[in-house]
Amino acid sequence: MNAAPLKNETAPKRDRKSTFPIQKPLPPKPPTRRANAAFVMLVRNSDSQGARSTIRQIEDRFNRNFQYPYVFLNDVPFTEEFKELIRPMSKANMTYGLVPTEHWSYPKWISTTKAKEAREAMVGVAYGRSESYRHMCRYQSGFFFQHEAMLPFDYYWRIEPDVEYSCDLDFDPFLYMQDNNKKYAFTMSLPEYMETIPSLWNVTRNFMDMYPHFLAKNNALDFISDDGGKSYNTCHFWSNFEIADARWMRDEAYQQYFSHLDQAGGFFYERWGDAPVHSIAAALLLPIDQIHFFKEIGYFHAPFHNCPAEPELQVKCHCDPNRNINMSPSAEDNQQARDQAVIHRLYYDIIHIPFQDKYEETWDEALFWVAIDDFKTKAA
Ligand SMILES: Nc1nc2c(ncn2[C@@H]2O[C@H](COP(=O)(O)OP(=O)(O)O)[C@@H](O)[C@H]2O)c(=O)[nH]1
Ligand SMILES: [Mg+2]
Repeated sequence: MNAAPLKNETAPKRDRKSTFPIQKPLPPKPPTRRANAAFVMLVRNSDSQGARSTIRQIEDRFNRNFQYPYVFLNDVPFTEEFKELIRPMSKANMTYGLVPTEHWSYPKWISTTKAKEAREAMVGVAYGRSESYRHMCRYQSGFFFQHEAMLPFDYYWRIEPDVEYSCDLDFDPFLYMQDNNKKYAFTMSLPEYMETIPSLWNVTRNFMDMYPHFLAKNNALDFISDDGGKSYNTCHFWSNFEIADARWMRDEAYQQYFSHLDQAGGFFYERWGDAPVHSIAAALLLPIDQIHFFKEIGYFHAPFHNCPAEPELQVKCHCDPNRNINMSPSAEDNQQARDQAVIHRLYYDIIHIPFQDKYEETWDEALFWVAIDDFKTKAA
């Protein structure tokens, strides 16, 4: 039996004016200037698929126009299979670095027995019983930017396997950092589990007493403490995304802070994360205007999103601003989401950037579509 001939239907013409502006792929646009910068990913061989997914998005959303190199770091040698899977994901230069053993092992002043007991006692806490997670957090806190593969670079952008980059970036965040003298940039801010850092603030206060000259004059103490420094409110920048000036971290003040923490042993006797460590350091050692929030970088690391709600940014994204952890207190109907929005708000307050009106309000879908209509009219 013959198949019925296909009907020659003409596709309905799109009415350009009444259509939501369609997201176009980034046009090829060779940059005229580049920073001395690289992406860095600490990754296991077994996470090659998650790494491919992240790189693919970084390329599509940004790097295919810029060709910033990638540095991959691992505590065991990368397999040929890993490299073969990663290589086709970008034309940019790629370096595979092995973490030196002394950066991923116990320093001599740490009692491995006491560390083991601490791990075994940490029940019901995320990664509380994991030894490798502790080495990872210490490495990310104090060493990755010192790896020989990282030393040629001034700026790094930390990426992880299995994250999502959901917005086109038609600017260069590295150059933004360089041109505006920013040293540390984030996309999300959260509270930390206090069980993982019971003594971190005391050790930090001790550092502040010993090295007052390292504290920046116009610092962001108020971001991390609600009582002028007596206690830590656990606010931190989520360091799985980070763009930072590695020279700042290689410098004396940061190095002294890390070494002070390392001597105290909390990476092993507790479970100090690199996120609170980097954040406290940024808040105390940098003037506040050197810390930057990249609101236009749509980003997802399970289970949280940063997703810009402004219509002019939203059209470049595929994320749902209704799920934006930073901005929408009512987005998730739970206390944690509200706390996180408050923390982010705090960041705006301390750097004296007026919080935009739309964020003063509870998220409202109807209002969002009014804003989109407004944008459509302007863009028509
Ligand atoms: N090579 C290596 N990378 C690790 C290890 N543990 C964690 N990582 C990397 O360290 C980063 C943070 O780890 P992740 O499991 O995502 O921790 P989470 O984001 O806190 O849940 C990611 O880039 C991981 O790929 C490890 O044992 N070896
Ligand atoms: Mg992660």
